[in-house]
Amino acid sequence: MTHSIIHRHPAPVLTYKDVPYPATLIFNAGVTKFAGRYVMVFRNDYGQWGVPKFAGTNMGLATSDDGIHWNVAPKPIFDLKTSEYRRAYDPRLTPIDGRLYMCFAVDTHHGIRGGVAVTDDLEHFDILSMSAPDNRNMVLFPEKFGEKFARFERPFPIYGRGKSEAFDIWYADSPDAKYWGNQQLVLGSEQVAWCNNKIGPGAPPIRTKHGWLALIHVVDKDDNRVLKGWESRPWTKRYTIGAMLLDADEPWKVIGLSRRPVIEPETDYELDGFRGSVLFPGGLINEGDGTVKIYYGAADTVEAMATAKIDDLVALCEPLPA
Ligand code: BMA
Repeated sequence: MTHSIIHRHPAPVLTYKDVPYPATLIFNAGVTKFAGRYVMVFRNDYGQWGVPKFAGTNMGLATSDDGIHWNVAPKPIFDLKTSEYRRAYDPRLTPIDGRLYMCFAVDTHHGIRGGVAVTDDLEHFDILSMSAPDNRNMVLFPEKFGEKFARFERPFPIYGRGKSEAFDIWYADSPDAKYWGNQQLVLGSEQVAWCNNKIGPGAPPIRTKHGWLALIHVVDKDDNRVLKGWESRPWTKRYTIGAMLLDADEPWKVIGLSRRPVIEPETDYELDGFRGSVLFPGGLINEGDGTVKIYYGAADTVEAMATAKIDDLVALCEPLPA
């Protein structure tokens, strides 16, 4: 059950109906505050409603004064299609030193890669780095640590983990957001009480007086439980949202983790869509009044929002068992 500290906005904040170009699935957005307004870059898989085959994927821009009502720019702002790159998706936004950095996943003909780009105007993007496959779900910290950029990432070690899809959250740092190294394990999927599959980073972390607060996605799979969705093969993975607290100075060290999901799929728009019961957090905005806005993709179909008090989220993060 979703924790009582969470207050959902009564309806999704963005759907295909708000988008002035071909759009079907509007989800897994990166959301932040940049240059005095709320900024959202969303993933758009376009095709026919109800049909699980899509014509393409691009990323669109929406801006807002209140984080609830959004204006969508007239054209998509990011589309990576080359002879090698099939598509870019799942953007995450982090302002650092006055510039806006965007992490994203790229499906290529030789595996899935994580990209990092920077922009000043949300029109021109300079791609700084592309990881080796298979890796994605990168999110940058909003501050540097000793002059170094820091990020979470989520490699998918299919041979080395002893079972399929036991994927974990990792840390890396970089002097320039181009060359990444110093990788360290942050959290193993086996450390999350309600996970029997994979975990991954979600929204970029925010600083609190107790350490860095981050939201993660956590997957549980049950092949005897067929979830709602458009796909012809049964969809059996549930994606929930967990909370994690990290050391303020050594942010690869977990100092607290929620014992159960903070948000789990319950409303119609979370339970039903292209892939029902998928919640994917991509934005955590500190409102400066002790509360946060949490943005998450719901059912791989719409973008939803909830609010919570920072202290309540932090209080859910209990020390990991020794
Ligand atoms: C993951 C990613 C996400 C998506 C999720 C559920 O592997 O592709 O973008 O939300 O699956 O379909």
